[in-house]
Amino acid sequence: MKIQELAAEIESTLLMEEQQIEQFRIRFLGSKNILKDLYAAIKDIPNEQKKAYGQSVNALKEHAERRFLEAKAALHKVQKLSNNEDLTKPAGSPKVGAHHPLSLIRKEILNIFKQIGFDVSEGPEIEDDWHNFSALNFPIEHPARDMQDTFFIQKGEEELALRTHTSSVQVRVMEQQQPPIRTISPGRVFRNEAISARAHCFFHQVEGLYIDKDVSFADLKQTLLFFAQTLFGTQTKIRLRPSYFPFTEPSAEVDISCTLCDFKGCNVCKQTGWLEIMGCGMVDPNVLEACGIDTDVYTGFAFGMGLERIAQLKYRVNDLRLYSENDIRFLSQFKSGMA
Ligand code: 2NL
Repeated sequence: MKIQELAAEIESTLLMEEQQIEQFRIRFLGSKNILKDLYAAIKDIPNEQKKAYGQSVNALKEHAERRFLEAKAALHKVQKLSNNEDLTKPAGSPKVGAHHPLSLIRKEILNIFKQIGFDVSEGPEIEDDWHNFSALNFPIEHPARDMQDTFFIQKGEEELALRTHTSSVQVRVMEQQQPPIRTISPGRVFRNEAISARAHCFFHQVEGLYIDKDVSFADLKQTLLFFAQTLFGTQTKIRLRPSYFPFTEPSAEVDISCTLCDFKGCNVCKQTGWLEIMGCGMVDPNVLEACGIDTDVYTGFAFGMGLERIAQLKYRVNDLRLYSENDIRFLSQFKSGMA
């Protein structure tokens, strides 16, 4: 038989049942298989054609082996399926995904502030200088505008930037709406930093802004205490340390009592008993004026936190890169439903 005819036969033989497969095996792969004649004939082939001939016989043999193994495997699968066919067996539960830890924590934080009258505002990730810097009282030569910290984008004549905080969203809210304003702005923000376990070129922020008549620093402190105790438990204490931001005056860093050691000192709080969770302050009058809000009538407070930091405290994540690497071994550990 010619090689082409055998090739066609190997390809088209029906291999569904055990018997068909066994016959195929005997014919093409058994101890007296038909290919042996072809191998034997190699001595009669002219020298210059020997190589090509040998290769095509080898190819035939491999083809037969492949079909045989595939057919065996397919048959095996069918047999296994039909052996397991128990129609009374309850269906297995479908594989469900998990929410990303940052989504879980964002939802939880937004729910806490919704309870006390805050709404949610969002805005663009690509911003102009006004909304990201100038309206927020950053002096023209302020180091935070530097190339080191900000990703700039040139669009024709205009220089745009990837927002470095979601305060830019709140500037837009103030421009469009007169007080009372109570808004929470979640979103992704960008900083031009080298990626490591402790730094990334983007992270997620939640910022809050409250503007009305007679808003005081005491209101800020009580709001943050309510937030901390709802998120971390009613035993949680907070402390405010003086700090500096261009857009608030006075400004403070907010610490909560260590969720692990209750002031005994541990390696998470570095023996201090306190964990830093956010920054805050009274909105600088320059910011209110820049956004068209009358500072003779209104005052306001604002705060901002990094979701990665909060999630790190709640879920003990020790490497920032885990949040954006989509490693299923990490993600599948957050099977709790959306809070
Ligand atoms: C931090 C600190 C902060 C604000 C954000 C803010 C927004 C407006 C006006 C004034 Cl529109 N302030 N936001 C204030 C203080 C601190 O964030 O550490 N974020 C990760």
